[in-house]
Amino acid sequence: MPQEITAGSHVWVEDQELAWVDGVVTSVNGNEAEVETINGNQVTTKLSKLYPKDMEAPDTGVDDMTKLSYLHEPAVLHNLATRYGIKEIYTYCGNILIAINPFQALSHLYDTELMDSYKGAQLGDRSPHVFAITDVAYRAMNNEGKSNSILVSGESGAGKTETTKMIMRYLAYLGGHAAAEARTVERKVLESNPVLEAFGNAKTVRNNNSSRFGKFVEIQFDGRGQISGAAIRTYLLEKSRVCQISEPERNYHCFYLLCAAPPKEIEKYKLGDPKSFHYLNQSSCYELVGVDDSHDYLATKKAMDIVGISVEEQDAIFRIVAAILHLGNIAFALEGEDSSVLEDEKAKFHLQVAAELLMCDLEALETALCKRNMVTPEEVIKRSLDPLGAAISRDGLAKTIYARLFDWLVKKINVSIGQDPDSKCLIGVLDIYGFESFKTSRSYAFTALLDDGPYSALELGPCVVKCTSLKGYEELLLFEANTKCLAEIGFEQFCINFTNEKLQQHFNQHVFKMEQSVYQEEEIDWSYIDFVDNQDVLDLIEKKPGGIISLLDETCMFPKSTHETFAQKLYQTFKDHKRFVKPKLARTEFTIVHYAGEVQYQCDQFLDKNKDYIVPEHQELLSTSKCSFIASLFPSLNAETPKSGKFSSIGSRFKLQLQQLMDILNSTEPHYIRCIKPNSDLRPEIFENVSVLQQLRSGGVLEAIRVKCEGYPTNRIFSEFLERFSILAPEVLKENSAYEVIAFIFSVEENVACKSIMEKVGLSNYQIGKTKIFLRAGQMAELDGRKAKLLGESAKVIQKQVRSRI
Ligand code: AD9
Ligand code: MG
Repeated sequence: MPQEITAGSHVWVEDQELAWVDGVVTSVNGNEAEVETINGNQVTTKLSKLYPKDMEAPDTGVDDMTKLSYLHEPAVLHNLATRYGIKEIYTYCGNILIAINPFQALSHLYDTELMDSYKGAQLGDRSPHVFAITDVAYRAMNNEGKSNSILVSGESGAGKTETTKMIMRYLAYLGGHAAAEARTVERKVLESNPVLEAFGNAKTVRNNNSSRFGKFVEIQFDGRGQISGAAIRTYLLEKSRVCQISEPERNYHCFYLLCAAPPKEIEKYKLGDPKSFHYLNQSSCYELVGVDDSHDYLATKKAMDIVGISVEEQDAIFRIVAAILHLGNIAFALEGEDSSVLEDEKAKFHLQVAAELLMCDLEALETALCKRNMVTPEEVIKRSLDPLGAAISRDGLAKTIYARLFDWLVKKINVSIGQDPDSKCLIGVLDIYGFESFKTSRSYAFTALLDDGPYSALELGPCVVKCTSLKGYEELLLFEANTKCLAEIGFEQFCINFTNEKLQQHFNQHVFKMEQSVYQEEEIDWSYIDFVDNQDVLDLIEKKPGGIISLLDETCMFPKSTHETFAQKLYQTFKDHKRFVKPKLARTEFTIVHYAGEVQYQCDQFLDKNKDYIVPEHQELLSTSKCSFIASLFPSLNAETPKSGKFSSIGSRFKLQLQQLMDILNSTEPHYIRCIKPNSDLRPEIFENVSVLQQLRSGGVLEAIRVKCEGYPTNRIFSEFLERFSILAPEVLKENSAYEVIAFIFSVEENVACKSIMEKVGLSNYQIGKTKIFLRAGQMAELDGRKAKLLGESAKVIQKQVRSRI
């Protein structure tokens, strides 16, 4: 650190548990310092690892990180923690809004009165808020006729979806219609949320209402700034959840809502206790604290009414949901050597109900589940599946039906809300899954291990878990390559992290541009500021040909490929790529060095999951359903839809979807909201430093700060700067003694006075703008250090004088 750190300096020092802790330097020895921390520890550390603490920082923190006198990691963290402690959950970092989940209802933060107060207010005039950002976006759209977008990101449970709903509510408030009959568009937009949540959200370890899909809502406005249409795009619904859940998670909400429906419906769909359904009873969690499923069932139906889903359509939808539960209960037993039959009467009953609900032929359904057609040049042979094969076939059918139902809902909502073809401007709101690192993915592993192992408690670490066995002793357990745990970091996480790399690039470019614009406004030189580009990671993933997705597609099209051959291909192709690592002893894993850290992927399931495959027999069965709704979900094949049984790549399609999203985002003025989850217990008033820092890193906030620090992290308008530091060059003050300043009257122009102070202290590389002085990293602390020293010395002189007088 360039500034002086001496005995008595207040500093931040690294701490394993708290990330940073403050303390006072007790002595300095060459390059090392002894620090006494506030938690009573004596720490010896390198001077270069210490950061100065701003003793003049306000007790309530600052509402914009760029106002921090010392812009560095510990100061940022401390500022957020301080504000969170007084229930200030929003803080700016320049134009980025950081939102820390309060995990408690703060209703005063979102009422209509507050909305009124943000309407038309300049950013920074009022406390940081999601309404303020939305208002800026809305005004920019109206004034400049340009589309805007608000990108909300953060890890699971950080508050993205809640924030997105606030944005939509505020936009409906700003751009809503006065006449009740004209309000249908905004009502439909708002009510699309509970419908999509019922079918696309579930309780996970990380969030009781976790969105299992990404969402981009495009709200269109007419020339008068009123909402005139909307379009919702969704990304990557987690299909596997329909058939497979682990403790203590739940399946999609809609299944539990339907099981809590009024008795008439329960009877109609032959439902009962959720515990009796295989797709629900793989976990013992059925109910959610504070959630009344029967109330939510009726609320969902009401929302469906509002978004324009007819009663007949609702019946078909819930019939499908029920049919999926019954499908899951069709169990198979071995017959002969490798064939399967229905396991028992119970299985037969569920097959019958599923067929009735899906309105398809009972025998055809059984055959579609237990047999496969083998096409040879001469004939088509029916091959039997063994019980495991039949169960996989059954689960595949359930997942396909559910995914098609979800897509139908999204399409229906879009048609019902309607698009405004004349709209020139839109505000896009993106609610998309954050970066998935080892740590978060491992929390699934944690549950999986608890299932199997004799462990009563586990603590997650970077590559190991610390387990407390039932006998009470602790041991470290290493994750082996192909345990259940690592299999979790698979294809979905790869796609999610690919999305985040894309968004990170967009974010970096934006942050860089914003930083430049501040400097340009003040007419100072900015040419040397640089930022780390992540184009190389993106090339590794998406380059065509030659990127991972391309190689995966090639592998999938080659019939003899396995995940091992895929892994080998990756190792060979990218052996010299600096963003790709082959882990030691790995056979089917690979590591990508992402912008937010390294992630090791297990590619066991990459091939299967990349194939968007519908079994031809399933397609045939459902396209001939007597229920026109179901048949319409499985339209007969034409040239545009991928042929059933033929390979169509999920990875490539997702890449295309993502590119389309980026094209829209690139045509808009972006605004960023970074949601932070303060603790993993989902409890109010707990702020875990280490995890928050990690999130600030993954969300690019620390990178934005780094970019700032490369340039001029601190700026002060001239008068403020002079008020704080004119003591260092009293000659800039007119006639007053430096120690008895009453009014700041300068002998020279303010900018010249600032320059004189900097020169006197011997600092260079700062810049003088039109209204502000721009300081390099550490210069503010250096100035403060000099000031403290000077004040200390003058205090000593005074003390001496006083003593001599006594
Ligand atoms: V996930 O990636 O979909 O798993 P999100 O969307 O980031 O996740 P969500 O918005 O669902 O998280 O928030 C999680 C929970 O935090 C909510 O169910 C609320 O209980 C709580 N929350 C979030 N934001 C707020 C808020 N501004 N005020 C009060 C909040 N509670
Ligand atoms: Mg969500």
